[in-house]
Amino acid sequence: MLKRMAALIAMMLVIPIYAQDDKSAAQAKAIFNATASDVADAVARQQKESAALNLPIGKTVKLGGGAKLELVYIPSGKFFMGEAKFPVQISQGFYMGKYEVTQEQWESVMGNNPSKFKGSDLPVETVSWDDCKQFITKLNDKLKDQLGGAVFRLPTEAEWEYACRAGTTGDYEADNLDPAGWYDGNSEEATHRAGGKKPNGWGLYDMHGNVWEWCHDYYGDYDTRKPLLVDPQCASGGGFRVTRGGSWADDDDACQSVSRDYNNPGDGSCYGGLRLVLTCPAK
Ligand SMILES: [Ca+2]
Repeated sequence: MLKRMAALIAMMLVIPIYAQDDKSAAQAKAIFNATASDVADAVARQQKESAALNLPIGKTVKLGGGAKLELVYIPSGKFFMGEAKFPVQISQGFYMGKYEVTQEQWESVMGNNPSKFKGSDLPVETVSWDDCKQFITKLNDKLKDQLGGAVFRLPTEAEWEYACRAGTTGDYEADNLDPAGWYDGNSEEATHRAGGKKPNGWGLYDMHGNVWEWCHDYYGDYDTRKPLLVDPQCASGGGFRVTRGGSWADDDDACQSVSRDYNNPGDGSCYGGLRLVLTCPAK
């Protein structure tokens, strides 16, 4: 009797799991069908959404001392994320730095330049995640009167990959990395001027290569059993923070849209910098 009851309970537990799997597959398919599957569609959504919200696609913020920061509007949307290709929704549009943060921009806020490779238009590097947080706090404080309630922050890892892909589903936008990124096959062992390669469909430069870019998230696992992750964040992951996009010193595999690495938040290196997100102004 007890065995029968145990079997019944086990069945009750198992059935919903299979039902959930079927539902997940159907929902994932529906999401895929509704997702931008090419760059042209992604660009159209960028134009349509920014117009509907009365927000410019391109935006320039003055940082003081002649330094300025260019941003582009990234529309809300859905995509398949990571090696496991799990469905993710980015529920709100945001602005993202057109380029990696440059040394001129960093210096205008922090008054120092820790980079190994010196040059005002080169990406800042040798900055830890903690340094970046400090930079962002100072930047927000400095610009609070002109931002109208918007704030700068690091991208989440999901936002980063979504923005990097700009509607693409492959490793890069082209068949290979050369048109879009500086990596160990073409960098001659150094960083390069921000914006020296071809941008992606949404107008972002150097998402692949040049310097790794810190993301907000811990280097953890996502709950990929859910049919859809909305604005996911990894809240734990052994204390490490995620970096994305590869660098001048990495091979092309490490620079793919999907490639993921991590570092101790207190450590910086000449391989790593950052890119900013600016939230949309409060309505
Ligand atoms: Ca980069």
